[in-house]
Amino acid sequence: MLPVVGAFRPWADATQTAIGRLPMTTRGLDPTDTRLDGAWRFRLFERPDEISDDAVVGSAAGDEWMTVEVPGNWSLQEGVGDTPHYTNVEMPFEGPPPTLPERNATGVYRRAFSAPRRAPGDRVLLSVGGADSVHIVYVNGEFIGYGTDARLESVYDVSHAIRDGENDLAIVVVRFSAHSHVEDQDGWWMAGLHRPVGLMVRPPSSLTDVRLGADWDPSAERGSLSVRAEVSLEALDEGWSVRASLTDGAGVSVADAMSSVDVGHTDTYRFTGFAAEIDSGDLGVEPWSAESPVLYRCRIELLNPEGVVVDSTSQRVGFRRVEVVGPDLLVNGRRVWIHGVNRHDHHPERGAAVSVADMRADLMQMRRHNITAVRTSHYPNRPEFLDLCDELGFYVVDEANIESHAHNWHVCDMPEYREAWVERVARMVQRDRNHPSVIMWSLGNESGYGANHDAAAGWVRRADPSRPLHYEDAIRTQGWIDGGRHATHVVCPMYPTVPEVADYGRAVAEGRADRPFIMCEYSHAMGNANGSLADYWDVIHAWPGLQGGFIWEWKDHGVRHPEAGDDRLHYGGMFGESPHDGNFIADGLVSADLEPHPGLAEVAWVYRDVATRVEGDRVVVENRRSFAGLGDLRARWTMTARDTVTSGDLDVGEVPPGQSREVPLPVNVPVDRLGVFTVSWETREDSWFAPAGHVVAWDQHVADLSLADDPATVGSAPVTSTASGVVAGPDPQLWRAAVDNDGFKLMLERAARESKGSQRLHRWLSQGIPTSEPSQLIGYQRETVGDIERHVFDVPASLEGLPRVGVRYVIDPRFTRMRWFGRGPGENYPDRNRGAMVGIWESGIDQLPYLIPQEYGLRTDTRWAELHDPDTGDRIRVEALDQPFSFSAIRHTAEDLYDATHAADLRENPCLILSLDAAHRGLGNGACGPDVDARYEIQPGRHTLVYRVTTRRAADRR
Ligand code: IPT
Repeated sequence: MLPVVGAFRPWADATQTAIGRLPMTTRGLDPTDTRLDGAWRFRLFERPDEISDDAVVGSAAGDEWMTVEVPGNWSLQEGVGDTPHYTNVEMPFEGPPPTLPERNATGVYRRAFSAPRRAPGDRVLLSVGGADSVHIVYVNGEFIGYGTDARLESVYDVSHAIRDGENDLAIVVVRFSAHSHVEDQDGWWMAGLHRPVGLMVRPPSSLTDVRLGADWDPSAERGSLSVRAEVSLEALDEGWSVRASLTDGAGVSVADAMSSVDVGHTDTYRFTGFAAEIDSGDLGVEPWSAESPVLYRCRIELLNPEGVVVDSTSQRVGFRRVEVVGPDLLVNGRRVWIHGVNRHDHHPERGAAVSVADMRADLMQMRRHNITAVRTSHYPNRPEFLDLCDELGFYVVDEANIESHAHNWHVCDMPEYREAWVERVARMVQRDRNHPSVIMWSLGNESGYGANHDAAAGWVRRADPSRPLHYEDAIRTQGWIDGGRHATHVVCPMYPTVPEVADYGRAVAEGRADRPFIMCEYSHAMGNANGSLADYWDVIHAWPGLQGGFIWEWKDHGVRHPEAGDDRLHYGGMFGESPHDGNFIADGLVSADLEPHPGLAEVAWVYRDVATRVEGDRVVVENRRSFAGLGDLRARWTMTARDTVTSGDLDVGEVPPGQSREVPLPVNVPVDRLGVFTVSWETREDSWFAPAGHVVAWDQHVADLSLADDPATVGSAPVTSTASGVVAGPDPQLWRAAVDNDGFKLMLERAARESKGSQRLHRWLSQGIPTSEPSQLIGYQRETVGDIERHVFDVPASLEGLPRVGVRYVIDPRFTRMRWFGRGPGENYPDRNRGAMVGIWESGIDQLPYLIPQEYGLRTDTRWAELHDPDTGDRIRVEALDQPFSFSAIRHTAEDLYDATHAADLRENPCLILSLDAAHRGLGNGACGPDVDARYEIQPGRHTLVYRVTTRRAADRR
């Protein structure tokens, strides 16, 4: 049995949140401290009660011991044999809380370490960065402590247990605990020591905590800094003092102040010997914002009565004020747009054990796509994440590690979990309060709304009134207009429809609503998704009170396992686990390997900082930034009309933040034939996220594409009458390999039963869309006159909302390049194409960008498309003769895509499949949110597709 705790089993007791753990402070492990990362000895037991006491003391050299990496999730490490388990809402074992599963894998981590260099009286603190789910610490066989909350560090004083020379450290990690019921986030259940472990040495008298209040007064344009240093003194003598010195980025002193630690009782009941407070007002400093993340450094020193510095720490400081004023969330007195995403700590091989470089890579990829806000869904990240956000400029909603989704309405009112609630929220605040990037505290995710929330909110309201509170379920359960005010200062719903968002804006405009509206989750990026993203932002820009939101989510959580035998990214169920939620875990804007999915281009466009539009003979430039001008950007314009392209620089002068400026249109936009006027904004200088010339924003003014003249028909080459290169077709086509938003093909049964996600796929299956001859379902006629093809489709009312209406060709695979005039360069869909520019594009054949095979590769608003054989110079060309069409040319049929369950299992078709659509269904957000908007549904009635198809043999040109 485990020494000391084995008999009373804290892991099974929700009231037991910690034993022997020190209070959380802003002073965590820093780079100069001793790290205990690397190879540890490791042994896995079936359950915590089975661990013999000799497992945590004595030799760890026997055969039953293996080696694992720390930080790491043992569930992803070789030889351990305890694999990940994916569930979203459900618990991976039966409830109710605090029930635990029969088998409860428990790992014993062991390693030797040498006592760190220390002077007599110094204390040695052990920091356990993150253990999933709970952990127990022994040093040299002596019980040290017990800690919960898998996503925050636990610090223990181990001074008394350490001896000179070599020491032995054992950390027992229990995979499931009573606290797992409040860590039921949508993600992999993976266990282990996934964050760094280290030792900190502190002098006998020390600064235990340093709290900084760095405010910026926008009206006075001055900063102020309050420093509260908590001290622990060896002896309560008079004469101790604390000094705070503020320096700017260049190391130049800005302010210096001192305060004594008053160890006397200054008045009845009040003892001040535990802290020193310093207030410096009226500082001539620059403010911090995500647009201009100016940081200072504050060095705090503890001086003994002789004036000698005995301890010191330094913290970064950003001066800024966050407040909710009426329906606006203000940073330094101004409204800011929340161009956000939800981010999990995730790495495809290391799971939750992300490195600082991984986090930086995430932020760089985000910033390249104009994302400047992150919700740390659904737990506090490594502290270095916030350091990066402070430094690089991101607004952060810092979220407590609380989700009791499976028992939403229950746990939040269970008194035995009250301490867990308050402590998880409070410890996050205690750790992160000095970070300027943190603009709101979130009480967690999907945990209902109960007394435990109000207890936690009450603590924060007193301890850090400088930041607003954020909690979604408070407004979900009690209403957007007036609900949940104690737990949230903002209305932060998930997955509302566009009209619902507009309704809230209208309520603000009419004085019926008075809180800022910031969606904590919206635009679910599962597979080929993010329909209507631009529609959301049209509404957000149009109404007061609406400030943006956080897309769900940043990255897919696919994982590779060293024992899988291949390098496939796994989703739920692939480890044989049950229950599971399949590919609901593959719902990111980027792949698990950080490759952008096509939807990210739409995000970059929608989140752009500068918008340009043509009004009559003027160009109107709108600066959407809150603090900065546009001086760092260069604007270029291009006018494409028929065969002429003109271009130049657009000189708009300075455009103050939040304002618009007009300049004359530099060129005539022809209305009688197709004209495309484009303005793009690119960076003038290299930045941390991209080299100079990086395009951050663009807009187009496009003459009506449906009336347009084709710029490239001029001088078209001679044609052969038969379309050589065409292997088969055209044949009518109604089916697209369902996207995740159409329905979950991998979880058909379950989705039907639980009415999860869009139900459209079920309807299509029952209508026989994937299996029937299209001409048996709809009226279809084809007419060929010379090289002109005319297809007429009559869709009966009963088939409203089809996947697509069009034709398909099978093409000789030697055609490996495509060129087209329409939207591009990346794939785009009717409700996700505003971020795709109209132009003449050229590319190779697309590869499936999604983990789960599904429809991909479409290009909308196409006037003409060509396929080229680069070896022979042969070309197949399709020109729209009435409406522009959508097309894709990929190496898979819809049937192949639909049948395959993993990208790695998808075989390429020997031929190229060219699809031409008169209509194609939008993407919507049906997997977790509103279905396709009616505007992007295929209506019943007549659809026509008329085009000329020609083949040019290279020989014909000679
Ligand atoms: C919502 C969750 O907050 C998030 O963690 C994730 O699961 C997302 O959905 C779907 O991917 S909860 C949902 C039931 C609305």
